[in-house]
Amino acid sequence: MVLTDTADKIKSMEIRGAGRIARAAALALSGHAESLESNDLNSFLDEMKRAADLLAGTRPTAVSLPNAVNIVMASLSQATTVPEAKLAIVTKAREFIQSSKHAVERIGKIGARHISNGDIILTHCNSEAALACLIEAHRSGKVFTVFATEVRPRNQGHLTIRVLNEAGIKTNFIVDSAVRSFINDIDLVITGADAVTVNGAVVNKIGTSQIALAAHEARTNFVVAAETYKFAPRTILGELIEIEERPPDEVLPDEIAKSLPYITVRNPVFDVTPAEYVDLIITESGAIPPQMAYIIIRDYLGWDISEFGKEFDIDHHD
Ligand code: RI2
Repeated sequence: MVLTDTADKIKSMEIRGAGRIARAAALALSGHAESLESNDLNSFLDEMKRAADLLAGTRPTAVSLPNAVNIVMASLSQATTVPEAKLAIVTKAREFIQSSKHAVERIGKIGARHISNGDIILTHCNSEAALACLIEAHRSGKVFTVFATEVRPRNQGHLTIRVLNEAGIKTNFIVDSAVRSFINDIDLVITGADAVTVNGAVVNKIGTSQIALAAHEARTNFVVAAETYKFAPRTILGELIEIEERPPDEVLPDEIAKSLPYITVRNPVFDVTPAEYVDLIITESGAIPPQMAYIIIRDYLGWDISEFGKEFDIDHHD
């Protein structure tokens, strides 16, 4: 079944990356809507709410996921019959997926302008949006070198070096703890984001904030590539972003952990970089200072999607 299959793949990180999980959730909602057989609108809406809750609950940190689910679910508000509701979901999901891909292209074009010939650029984790900037700069003929981190414990750096290698971009692969040793050679750091809060703090893969701190100390520019749907509307209401903590066996094999009764493995997979360490956030609508996060939430996301959000408070039609 497309719904549970997608939910399982997002949970296990077979589908990962803030943008990819958002598109996968939109597609799963669309597939689920099409598969429902009931002609009763209320039970259709109930079933869609259940699906939306299931998908939104698969990973807690990347706000792209609930934002995508809410954007697609909001299309149900005008539907008065099941066929209308199905069409609304399918159309909105398709629209969201297209605009998400388009946003990555736009970010690539804008981000590439921040890269100069001869630059040495550091990236962390595996971000489609950050990689789009590097690939676009390379495509436009700029010659630069990349440092890519390993990204323990899930090794997303291996995905990044494959993409960079395929593009023909010269890259140094380093362990996460080597960042400060090289930071004085680096001209620019580019990362992605899983969430951006109203005060411009960036939530991204664990290790990002240490890199930002090292960059700040070395006066190296730190740039984040993030689509507008990664900004977190509910942070306006004071809600904090939950940091996902994944199973300990991602860090230490169970058989070793079992033999060490005094040892507890902690595995938070994201951290928070404060706005003062971020020079620029590149969105599809332009590059902004992090202090403008509120404007993005207000003008591009609107309060209503978040309010729609958590409870999926869709009116039943009698
Ligand atoms: P794009 C990833 O999370 C990384 O933290 C990456 O920086 C971020 O999503 C954004 O990725 P994970 O799913 O959307 O690997 O730019 O935990 O591809």
